[in-house]
Amino acid sequence: MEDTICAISTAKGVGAISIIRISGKDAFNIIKKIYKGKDLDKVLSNTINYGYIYDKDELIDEVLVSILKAPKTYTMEDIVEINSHGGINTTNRILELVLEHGARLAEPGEFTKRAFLNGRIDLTKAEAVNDLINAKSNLARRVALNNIKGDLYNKIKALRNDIGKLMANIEVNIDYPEYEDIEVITNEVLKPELDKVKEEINKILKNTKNAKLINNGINIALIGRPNTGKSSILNKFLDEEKAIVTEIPGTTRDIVEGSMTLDGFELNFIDTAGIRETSDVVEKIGVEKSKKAIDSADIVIVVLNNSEKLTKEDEELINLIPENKRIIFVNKSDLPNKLEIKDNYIIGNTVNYDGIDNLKKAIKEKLNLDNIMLNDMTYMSNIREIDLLKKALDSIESALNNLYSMPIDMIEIDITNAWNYLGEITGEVYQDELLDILFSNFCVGK
Ligand SMILES: Nc1nc2c(ncn2[C@@H]2O[C@H](COP(=O)(O)OP(=O)(O)OP(=O)(O)O)[C@@H](O)[C@H]2O)c(=O)[nH]1
Ligand SMILES: [Mg+2]
Repeated sequence: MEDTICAISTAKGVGAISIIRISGKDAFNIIKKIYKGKDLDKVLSNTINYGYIYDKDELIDEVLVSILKAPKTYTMEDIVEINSHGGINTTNRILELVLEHGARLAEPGEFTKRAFLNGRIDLTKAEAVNDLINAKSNLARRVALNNIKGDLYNKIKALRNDIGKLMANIEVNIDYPEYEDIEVITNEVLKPELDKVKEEINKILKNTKNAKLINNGINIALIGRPNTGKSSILNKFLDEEKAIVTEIPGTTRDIVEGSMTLDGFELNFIDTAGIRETSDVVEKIGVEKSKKAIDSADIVIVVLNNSEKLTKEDEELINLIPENKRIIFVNKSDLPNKLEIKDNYIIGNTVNYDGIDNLKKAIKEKLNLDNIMLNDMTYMSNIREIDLLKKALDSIESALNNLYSMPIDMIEIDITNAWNYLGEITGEVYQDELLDILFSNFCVGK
């Protein structure tokens, strides 16, 4: 934290502008040594200043320099941002100059780490910054932004406060044992409060599955016997001829992938080799891969052929897939019907968009996507945070289970554990190694 750090904060490559960011107590001294233009000692904070970067007498670039004075900055330290012309050469040259004048190259996420260590943001907000940068869809971006604003932090903080009050209550009762039936009173107060905390935590945890769909997208596998039209469906969804389509059964031999967005969600399609008994070595491997795709999918679309009777293989395939992720699609509805249509079958064809529209509707219904968007968009998606919240829940449940059978100071241990786990989520309680791991996933310059 004593060092002044610097990094290129924009993506490396050719672009109109690059930003070299410097943070720390020497930031202003360093820029004054390499910048010619305004008198930076006299400019106000949060100003952008036109000028030039020089390496001794050699002109390096024409720039705009942002001066951001502590403590109202991202890191709460003095920050300088040099807006230079883009391109690898100019940007690297300026970075080298800044390094020569005493800054050190920032580690990944180190600016955000400082924002955390200096108390400007908590860990849920820091992690949300990374989520925002990596957001793959509009919804993922919205969730990340809400968490940067502090929605998740506020929820966890409120829970932690409630638990803190319970701890205080217990302490008072332990410290003043002269009152009779103290434990009875304490339990009567504790039980409903602990139930409330438990319910709140469960609510957040229930929504984490939705968060995964928002952040990682929805994995959809197209499965079925050969020639039912799986690749045609993929192509129709993606609006491009991604997979080869022919009338020859066994055309697709390896997995073909492609993505599109539906109402802000990313749909990641996996078109698979038609499943059948085969002696062809290559096709056999493809069929094995198809079966694996079923496991990793959030949704499996079993594609049947409207113009053929249901076969034993079709039935086996349908039964292989858990109901909660199975959509049965009867393709080729333009051809004469030979298949017995059941209630839960979706029908369509790839000659026009009927099939695709029906499938989109089915996907939305299966995962209740409309409902996800109606929620307040405060989702916990980070595995570290989810894991800690589950631990907090375990502790609360343990306290509840033992409430009437154990002494109050034993119950207090469980409650304190829950309090600590929630503190680890926000970073009020942390270990240095944790921070190293957490911020190493960030980009350099953030
Ligand atoms: N009439 C009609 N033909 C279709 C429809 N969808 C696909 N086909 C045709 O059915 C044949 C097989 O289509 P594919 O999309 O290659 O089928 P697939 O399930 O990927 O086949 P494999 O890769 O061999 O497993 C092609 O000749 C398509 O043009 C449809 O809705 N109606
Ligand atoms: Mg195919």
